This record gives sequence, C-alpha cells and structure tokens, in this order.
Amino acid sequence: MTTGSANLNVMIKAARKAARSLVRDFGEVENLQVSMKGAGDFVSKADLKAEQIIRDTLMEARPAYGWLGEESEEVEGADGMHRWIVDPLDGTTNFLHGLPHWAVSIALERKGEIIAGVVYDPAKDEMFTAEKGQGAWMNDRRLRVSGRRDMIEMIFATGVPFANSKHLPKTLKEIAILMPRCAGLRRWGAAALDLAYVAAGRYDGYWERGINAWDVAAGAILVKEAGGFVGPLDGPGDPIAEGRIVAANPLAYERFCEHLAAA
Ligand code: LIP
Repeated sequence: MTTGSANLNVMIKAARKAARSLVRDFGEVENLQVSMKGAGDFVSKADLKAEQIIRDTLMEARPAYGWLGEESEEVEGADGMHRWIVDPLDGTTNFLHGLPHWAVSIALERKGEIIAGVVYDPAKDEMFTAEKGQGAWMNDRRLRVSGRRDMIEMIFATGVPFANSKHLPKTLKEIAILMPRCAGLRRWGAAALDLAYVAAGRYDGYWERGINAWDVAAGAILVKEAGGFVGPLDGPGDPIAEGRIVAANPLAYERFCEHLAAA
C-alpha cells in the first residue's frame, strides 16, 4: 500500500476503529439468531455506534468538512468543498444473519468528485483503498481490473431487489439476458465489496439500482483507479448521487451495458 495522503490515512484509521467495534458486535449477533426478537435492534445499534466512531474520528481531523452518512443527518461543511460519504456497515443484512461478508465504506468528495475511497472487510482483513491518480490497493497489493475479453468467461455481481422493490422485474429481465452469456452471477449483498471485487479483478462487472451514494461512492473510485469504467445505469446521470451504477473492466463495459439496456 502506498503511504497515502493525510486524508486517506485518517480514513483508514476511522475504518479500522469502527471495524473493531463491529467485529465485537458481530460475535454477539451469532447468539441472537435464535432469539424471538432477532438481532434487528442490536444490529441497528451496532451500525449507529460504528457511524459515530467514524464521524468522531473524521470530524476531529477535518472539522470543516461536510458529512453524508447512512445513519445520520447530512451536514454542510464550513469549507464548502469537501464532504465525507460514509456507510458504516455495508451488507447490513449479511451482518444481521451472521454472514461474514460486510464492510465499512468511507469516501471523500471534493467539489462533487470522489477523490479518495476506503472499503474495509474485517472478516477477511482486506483493506481496499484508492486516491485520485494514485492507483487502487488491497492491503499492499496494487489492484487492476480483470483482463477477460469473452463474456462467457466473466462473472458479474448485482443486488437483486427484495421484498416489494419496484426494481425487481427489470433486474430479473437483466439476469435472464446475462445468464446464458456469462460464467455466472453473484449476489453477495454488499455493494461496496462488489465494486471492490471489480477493482480486484475478481468480478468482471457489477450493476445495481435503487441504492445510495454511501453504498457505492468509495467502491467507484476503487474501480476507476484500478483501470475500470464506472457509469450510470438506465441512461445519463450521476451513478453515485442517483444510486444507479454499472462498473466493469474496459473490455467488457460496452457489451455489458448493451445487454443490460436490452432488458
Ligand atoms: C446494501 C447494499 C447492497 C444492496 C442491499 C443494501 P446496506 O446496503 O450494499 O448492494 O443490494 O439492498 O442496500 O443497506 O447493507 O448498507
């Protein structure tokens, strides 16, 4: 891993601090699986605690920066340029069910552009980081998106809508178009890690709609700094602010988007 800027280092520090709290709570969640009340309230508290740890750490270092977090009110920063975009626990449902696939996601935005991102998966101790123009890293390994060219060899990830989501019909049509043409799909339930895995070349592409900026802001810069493409799903727009995103290795991106658009 490169030494990184002061901002990136405080992002990593905040992610690790929050992760320590989440790992302790995750150990308790196992015991709550059988309780009638379930782990819902407990996980909500774990989520809020983690966000507070991150906010305290980041705002102590950069008090003039703004804040957009999943669990708290948005704050306009005094400096009018910078904003933290934070999902303290991405993959909440996985966490709730005791599935060790969730992450802390922290992004830094400057004048509307994401300039740094950290996605930390404590269960696997994988710290994904990127800064604009400085490349993407996982721990001390430089990341590059995959070089696969043939769709039939590619694996794609998405977030299949659940419950009564209005997005389910469209996503099922996209899956029906993609499945015969690729090596498989993965729905692992954490957008930040889906994007990190595209950056790492583990997935060849990812798409999802109906999500939030904090789910994808950090992962998007990981993909870009690893040589991948990130763009809006379902037509022109801001993929991060509007929560409708497609990301892929450059050899797959165009065809991937064409197949999705055909649904
Ligand atoms: C989750 C995303 C995931 C999506 C889930 C949920 P959360 O974020 O990471 O990709 O499919 O519906 O939005 O709620 O765990 O932070």
